[in-house]
Amino acid sequence: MSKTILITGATSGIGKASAMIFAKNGFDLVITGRREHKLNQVAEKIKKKYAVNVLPLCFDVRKLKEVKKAIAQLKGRWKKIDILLNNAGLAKGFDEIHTGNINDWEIMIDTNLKGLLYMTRMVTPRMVERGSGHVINVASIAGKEVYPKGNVYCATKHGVDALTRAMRIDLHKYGVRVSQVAPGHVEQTEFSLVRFDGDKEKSKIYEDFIPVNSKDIAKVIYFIASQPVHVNIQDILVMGTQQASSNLITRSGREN
Ligand code: NDP
Ligand code: 8X3
Repeated sequence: MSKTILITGATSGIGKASAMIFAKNGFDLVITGRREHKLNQVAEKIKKKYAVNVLPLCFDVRKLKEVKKAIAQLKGRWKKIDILLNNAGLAKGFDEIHTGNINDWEIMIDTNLKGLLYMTRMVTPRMVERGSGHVINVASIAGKEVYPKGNVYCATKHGVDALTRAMRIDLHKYGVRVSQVAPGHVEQTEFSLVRFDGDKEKSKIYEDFIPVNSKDIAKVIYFIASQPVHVNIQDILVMGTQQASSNLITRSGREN
């Protein structure tokens, strides 16, 4: 029987690229996100290209009721989620702490931390019951270091980093694997556009160097997932060759 992955935030960026690589490798997919038309487009694209089953579920990970309803409606074969990819997340705003937009803070905390927790809480009990499963969290270099004006986003990703380690401790004895990927800047995503509220000029942060892209990260996630069951990769920090830390980027152009 083929395996099933549930990917949160599969309407764009890393989540969408991950959906494509797992579909290519024969996984059935539950793909989620809030933008229904985009979710359906991704589902159609996958079905056209690959002979796998795809179930799009449109909901907001910040809303516990919606998360509970989405997971409760998984019936039959869809009940068995082999991999949960906690990818949905975002940065909102880029301000010093004393001028930060409190609504932006709430959105980041609710999505990056509470959303990830709600999903994990609803999906992992069946993994524990079966004695198998894999949770993969999309963390960030922002969960390893802090940078100017990154404050609350960095705090949420430090939280994800702590949760990955905590989940690993709690779940390893049940045969459930826990991993994370922690990327630096990733292009072919809507991350920067979302952070700067759709401001295309401000969101041009990748023009003078080559960051990793969403497909590069999807490949790393697939690598983590495709290890033999006795192997648990806990954490992979990955960034473009020209980026050595959050703040150290050699912006010398995009020529290889
Ligand atoms: P994108 O903006 O392209 O993708 C974010 C995804 O998250 C979208 O599919 C979006 O779907 C979904 N999402 C956001 N909020 C919610 C919500 N409340 N409920 C459900 N889904 C939601 O950015 P990325 O692909 O870059 O982001 C994916 C992850 O990677 C995030 O956790 C991000 O923090 C992390 N990351 C990104 C980096 C980067 O430089 N791009 C670097 C390091 C980590 P929709 O809007 O349809 O709901
Ligand atoms: C996204 C990477 O450096 O913009 O998590 O915070 S960064």
